Amino acid sequence: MSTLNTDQIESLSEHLESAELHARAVHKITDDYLDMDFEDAYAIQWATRRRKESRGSRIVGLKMGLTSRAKMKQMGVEEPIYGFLADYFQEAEGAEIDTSKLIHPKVEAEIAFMTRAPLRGPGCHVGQVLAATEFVMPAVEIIDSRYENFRFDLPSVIADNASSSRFVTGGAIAGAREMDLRTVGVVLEKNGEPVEVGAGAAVLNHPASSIALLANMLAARGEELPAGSLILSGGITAAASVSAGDSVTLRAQGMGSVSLRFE
Ligand code: 0L1
Ligand code: MG
Repeated sequence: MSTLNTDQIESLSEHLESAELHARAVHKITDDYLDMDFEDAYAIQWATRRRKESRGSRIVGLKMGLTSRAKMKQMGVEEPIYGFLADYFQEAEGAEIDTSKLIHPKVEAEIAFMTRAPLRGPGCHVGQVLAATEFVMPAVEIIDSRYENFRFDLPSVIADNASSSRFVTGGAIAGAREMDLRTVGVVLEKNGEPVEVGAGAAVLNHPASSIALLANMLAARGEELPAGSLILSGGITAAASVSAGDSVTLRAQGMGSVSLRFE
């Protein structure tokens, strides 16, 4: 049951999007809207998505967040969430990411899925996701909460588009059915040193179950994942903070590596 009216939803969406576009941290919105619930939070996120689209941005995909125990523990929350990926979030492999446009970026090691058939909940399961996947590839997500010190609760972070900011895909594409995505190992390196290591099973036991959960969450709004969706399935490890001068490489077993730099 939502608690916010349309004007409040639009104004909170504008407030958070302005924090994103001006790289300015704000306090969590539930400080002022104590009773805000998940429905309100996703309504704010979808309002931001509509605003970006009306200005000409294209939505290129979706992301799941807080899918691993490491991330939930790091953030002190207990449920996965989703956000959208706008075209300008995407950076090329090897890119130099401009930190002056970000507040306090962190990087995450993820597996990206590209779908070739629509996925629709409720009841979507791992088998349907694997059958509908064209390929998977490694991805580095750069998250950048608009909240001071990454301090938020679940409704606040959902409204903030799940901290989405930038992402880089790359390495080598692989068939989702030919690989055991549970045992795929990843090493996240910062300045040549491994800072986080993990395996795919850290994401809800199988990264494809994160995509199935997304289809089921979208079904609650009458939405589906269309064919040709790019989806980040969620951080396998905890996120690592980065700043100007850092270089980051993600090595994913059987899928090569993805590198980027921060300037
Ligand atoms: O992609 C993610 O797991 C981020 C979800 C939002 C929480 C955070 O900012 O870490
Ligand atoms: Mg992520």
